Amino acid sequence: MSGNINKLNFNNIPINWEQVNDLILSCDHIVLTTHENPDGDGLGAEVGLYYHLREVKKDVRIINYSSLPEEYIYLNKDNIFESYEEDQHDEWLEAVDLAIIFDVGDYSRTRDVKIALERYNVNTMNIDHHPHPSKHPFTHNIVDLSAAATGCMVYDYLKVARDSAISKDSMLGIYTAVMTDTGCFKYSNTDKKSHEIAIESIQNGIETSTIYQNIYENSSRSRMQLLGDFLSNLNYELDGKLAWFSISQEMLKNASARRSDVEGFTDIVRSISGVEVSVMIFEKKIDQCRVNFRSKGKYKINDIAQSIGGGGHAFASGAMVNSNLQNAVDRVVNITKNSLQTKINNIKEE
Ligand SMILES: [Mn+2]
Repeated sequence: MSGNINKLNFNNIPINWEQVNDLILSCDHIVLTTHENPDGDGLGAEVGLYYHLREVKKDVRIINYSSLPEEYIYLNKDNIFESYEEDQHDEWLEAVDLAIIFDVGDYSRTRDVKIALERYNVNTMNIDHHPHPSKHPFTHNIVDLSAAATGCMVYDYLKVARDSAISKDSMLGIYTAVMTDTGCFKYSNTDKKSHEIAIESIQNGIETSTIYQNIYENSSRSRMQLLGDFLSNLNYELDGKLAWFSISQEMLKNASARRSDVEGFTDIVRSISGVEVSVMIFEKKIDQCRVNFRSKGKYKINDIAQSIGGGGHAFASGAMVNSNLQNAVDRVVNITKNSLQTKINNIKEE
């Protein structure tokens, strides 16, 4: 597609899904993708839309930068997940009309997929519940900050796009997205629609407890060992309102754990009584650390993530810091302590 295309931009304003649908229907070859180290929301949103687009006879593929995490293999009964390989995918990508990018927060988190899409000037559609600036890099920008999960936005879309009920295959993805992004219907983002989606999923015959077991009762022994290692060395600040921990590559090695094993650790630490904010500083490489912030909901923490070059949701955000672990710990703990102290003082004064 070239020339004058109608650019859609719903940046956290009411979304006209009819317009989105017209645009999607005008495309024949559509690629779906999400961020690296994908989670249940990005993957589930892909599955939700994939089966619908296949039903309406689109040439659709899911191509992600990362391979499918093992706990989500149940989403892949039809072998629909591909991980990007230049020599395998570029010929097809060159002919793609539209790339739909889910749950990305920051487009660069699609890594080589973004580079490939840019190489062939593919039109892009961002579907996300993370904040995006008005100057965004996408052709079309569809953002709903109130959505508990990106999967809820796919649900909204399918309700408009389809005459018939949403298929069981699609609902499996949408349920996965909502369940994981609401922390199993526990977090403050859990809303009426999340539960409506759960009801519709159960009516569709989806075995919700099996999904839960696949994702959350499948921890490796290595993950559990790593959990024990850092839990016994937690650091508390500000009368225990802040709890932080760091994980080094050495700890990972000693536990024979993988990078993906640290997913969810920050949520576990937030669950401690009295802790309002939890922070993980994870040594990704010798000179790069990933930082995760979680808040119970009293104090926003995405401004803290932004101040060190990251971003995300108000109560769940993150950043990448280019320094060694010790420097990252010093800097992040300091900044978080100061910022949180200010927030605590402000609340007291009110
Ligand atoms: Mn999400």
